[in-house]
Amino acid sequence: MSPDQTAVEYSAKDIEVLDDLEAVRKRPGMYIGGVGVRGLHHLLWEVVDNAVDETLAGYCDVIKVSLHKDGSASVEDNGRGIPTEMHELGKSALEIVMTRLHAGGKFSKKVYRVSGGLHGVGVSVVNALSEWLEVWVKRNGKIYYQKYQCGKPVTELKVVGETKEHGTKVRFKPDKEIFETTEFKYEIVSQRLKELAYLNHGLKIMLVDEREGKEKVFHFEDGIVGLVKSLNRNRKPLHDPIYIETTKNGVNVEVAIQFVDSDIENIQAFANNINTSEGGSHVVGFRAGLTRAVNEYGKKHLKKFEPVTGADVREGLTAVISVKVPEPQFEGQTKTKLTNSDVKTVVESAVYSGVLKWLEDNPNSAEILLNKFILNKKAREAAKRAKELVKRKNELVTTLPGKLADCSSKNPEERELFIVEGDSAGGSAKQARDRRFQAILPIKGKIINVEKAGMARVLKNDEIKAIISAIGAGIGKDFDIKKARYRRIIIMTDADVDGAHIRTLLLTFFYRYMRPLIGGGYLYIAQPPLYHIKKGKKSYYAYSDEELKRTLEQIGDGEVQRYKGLGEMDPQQLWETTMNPENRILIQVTLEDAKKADELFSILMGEDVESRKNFIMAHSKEVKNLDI
Ligand code: 0RA
Repeated sequence: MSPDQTAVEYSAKDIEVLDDLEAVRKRPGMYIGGVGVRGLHHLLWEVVDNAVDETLAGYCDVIKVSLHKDGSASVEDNGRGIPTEMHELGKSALEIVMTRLHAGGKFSKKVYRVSGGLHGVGVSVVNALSEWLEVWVKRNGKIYYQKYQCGKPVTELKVVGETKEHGTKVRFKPDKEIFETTEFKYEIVSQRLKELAYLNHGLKIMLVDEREGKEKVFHFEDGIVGLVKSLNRNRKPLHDPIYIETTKNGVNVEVAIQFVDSDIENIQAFANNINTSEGGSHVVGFRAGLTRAVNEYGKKHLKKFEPVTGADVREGLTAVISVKVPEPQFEGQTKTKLTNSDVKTVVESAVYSGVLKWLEDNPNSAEILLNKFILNKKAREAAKRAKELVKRKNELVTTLPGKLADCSSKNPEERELFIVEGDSAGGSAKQARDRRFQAILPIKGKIINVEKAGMARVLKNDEIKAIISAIGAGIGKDFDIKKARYRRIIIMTDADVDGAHIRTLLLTFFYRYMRPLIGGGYLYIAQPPLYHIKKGKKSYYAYSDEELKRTLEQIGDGEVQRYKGLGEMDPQQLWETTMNPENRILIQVTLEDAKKADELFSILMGEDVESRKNFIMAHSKEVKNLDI
């Protein structure tokens, strides 16, 4: 290499440095995210991060941050000290670190250094955006000093004293020409330093605000366990925190977990000391490992254990996840989502085995927690069912069933609904009715057994759905009688065994799900005649055996027909005998009637075989008569 070439290279490098400086000062936002309060504090974080890197490398346990009266800030650490050796072309390593973009890595392999995004842009960016910057390095028994202005050295690197200590102190004054504000906020600084102290257990961080004479020391021997305790300080913890720590494939994982008596999930996740508020692979791995451990423990130790979901496990969970990853990758809106996929596996297996072991070692706490998870599961399932019901209810009230032949009157006080068994009887009733105020809803022979089904299944039944939507007043707790589309709801079934069965099913349904309808006197049972007696051109109807006898006595004899079903009547007869308000007999259903039907039903149709047997033995005669 000739002297000439050296000279050329030297000046070329100098120009490059000046170009970099200019680029940073021209577009500071590209490097520190902006020139407002956030950008300003970013300068300080950059220097602090450099010091914390020394902690991560195992060389530094005290960092002191000072906010000075002149608007400058200083960060002092007891790390190795920035190398001061002469490097290339008469420049010290220190000067290169201070003036070249991304130069820090040249002098040490920083395992957990964050690069990319706004983090780890290097202390040279801080230098470029500072009115002045001073650096002291204690190293090799000496104290070195150099000063810069707007990123350019204004002194040589010189020895200003002797010392047995080692470390670095950087003091800088953010440039007023660049920043909208240059006032460091005590609260912001204190908050972040505290977080860093939690995330790096054993590291002592002092904050001195000389402007206001305030001082604080952050030092947490228990690290993220302390952070979890602090997050839970106003809550009721269910156990002492669980702490898990491992390193695998260069990925260091620390997790602290503590459940509280609450349903709030609070997971704070960090990667290389950066708060990853958008989550990422470490959080995904954490969740998977936790759920898997809980289910594994439940399967092994509990009888009849049904697996719980992640959501069931995370209610009332406070957790801090802190990973240190070589070459972390960040994505997302705010570049706070960790995307290194290998991290998921490492965190998952660490959390799985750590939590499982903790549960095994702490059976009392394990029992409390497992009960909580199972309760959460039940509550979640109940809530889901309730939500589905509400959804279904809404569907039910919005569309009228296709089978409904509605009436034309808009006056609810005179509208009546006939619920008729079977399509043929439904057809007769449609012809017989006064369509102005009488609506007909035919339902199929067998409606659902309300007793066995439970609400969710009852509401899936088409016949029930049709009834609910025709009435239009909702169901269950939400039933609102003011919304009922009819003033009278009339059950009209055949006077035979099947008819009685369907009537009982319907009564039970109304009693359980639309009780106010009965209480309000809206529900009726139609009474079709049992007999038709014909004498010459005259027709008589009898509604009971008694009445038939009396009628026959009165008129002498006649041609007697026993109706087996509504379908046997022609529309005119049906109107005359059963539907015409002038002649018909309606039985208003009372709560007592319905309650009886319901009780009878519970016993005859329910799950309790023993009660059923007892009931049938005690009431065998009545049961026969009830035609069930
Ligand atoms: C480059 C290399 C080494 C340390 C540092 C930079 C360093 C930078 C800062 C910034 C603030 N405090 C700092 N402490 C150290 C490694 C030096 C070696 O191997 O001895």
